[in-house]
Amino acid sequence: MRVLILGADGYLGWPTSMRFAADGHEVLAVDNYLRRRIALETDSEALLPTPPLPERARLFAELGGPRIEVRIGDCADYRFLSAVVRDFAPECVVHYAEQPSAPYSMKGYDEARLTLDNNLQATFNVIWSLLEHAPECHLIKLGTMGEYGTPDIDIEEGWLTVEHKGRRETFLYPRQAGSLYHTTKVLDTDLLWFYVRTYGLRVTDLMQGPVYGLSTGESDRDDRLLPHFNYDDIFGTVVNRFLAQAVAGIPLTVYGRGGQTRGYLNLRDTLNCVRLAADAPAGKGQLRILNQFTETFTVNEIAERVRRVGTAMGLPVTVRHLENPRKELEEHYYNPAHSGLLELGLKPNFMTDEVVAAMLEKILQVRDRIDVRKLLPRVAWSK
Ligand code: USQ
Repeated sequence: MRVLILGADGYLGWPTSMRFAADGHEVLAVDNYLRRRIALETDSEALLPTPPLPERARLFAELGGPRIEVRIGDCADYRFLSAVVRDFAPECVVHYAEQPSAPYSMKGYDEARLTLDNNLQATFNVIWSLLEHAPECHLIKLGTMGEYGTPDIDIEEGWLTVEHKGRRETFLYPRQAGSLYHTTKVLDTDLLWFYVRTYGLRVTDLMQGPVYGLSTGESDRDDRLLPHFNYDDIFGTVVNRFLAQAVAGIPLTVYGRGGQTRGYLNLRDTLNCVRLAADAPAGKGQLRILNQFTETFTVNEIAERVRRVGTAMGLPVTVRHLENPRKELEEHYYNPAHSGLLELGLKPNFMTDEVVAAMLEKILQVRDRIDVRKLLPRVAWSK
């Protein structure tokens, strides 16, 4: 297939580009380096320096990997994106081209505005580029489990059938996100649903939980092929932050009481899920929503696991409960469905002690690069 990857420089975008290319697809990787710019501005650079996208593609090819085409440009610029779609004529688009940090989106007006503008414009432009140039193309859009929030009832996979006064109808499952970033993904889903039901696009919207991990097989050839590994409070997800904190000898920063529960997945499973979705495209006029995670944990459970495995490796790991910088429930019911990807064939990579130990080993190799100033939260939800 001709696969267009938008946001291809990111934590998920680059490993996805390598995986699709390795699977024999023709890949065009597009990015405008927004994440790198925000990382520089907020002092949130990744643990290891990652070469620019064309250099990574060149290196991948030199090491025997297949060719990955690269275009640097902005998906929020319709002229650029629509020309890319017209010329490449993709059969599948993987859309990651969004500002992905919840804390960044809660920093202030400028950051909130950028998140709202960038994420909605990119999604709107992807939709219109497909309508104009590739209406049969399958769009795989990265959403988030955070769209649903933490309601006190079971979370279904995208949709909810409601009975009201003796009649019944199926709607998008109610969404109530906990940050502006997550809210942009709610708005994306609404936009997609409008264009799917009105114009017959084919869309898979993946509700993904927090991802952890560094390596993905393809990246084992050279550390310069690793994805951005962030451990700061802006781009670092909680597991990756705890791993870096354990190695740096800083207490693990559990926010509040630590009963916050989310659905997590290994970076390797993100790649597997996206590939499974691509292999079995959504039908014409179908918005297929899949909840993308493999297991649920409380923050306390993750901290305890990292502490236990780290201690066994001789690291002095302790846990500290900080005042929660976010506005979120710290103890709550959480029971989201996630059978869709398993039915498509997903074989999960669970967070075993061995997996945690392997990630700690990798970070230990570069422990001198950890900047402890990035480890404490710098953004609070309310002023
Ligand atoms: N947390 C801590 N200590 C920390 C960092 C986080 O206790 O040092 C807690 C947070 O308060 C939260 C949970 O860990 O309750 C998860 O936080 P996170 O930073 O790992 O994840 P989040 O901000 O929700 O965002 C991440 C990705 C985002 C994706 C989302 C999936 O950055 O792009 O959409 O995970 S989900 O959370 O399911 O919405």
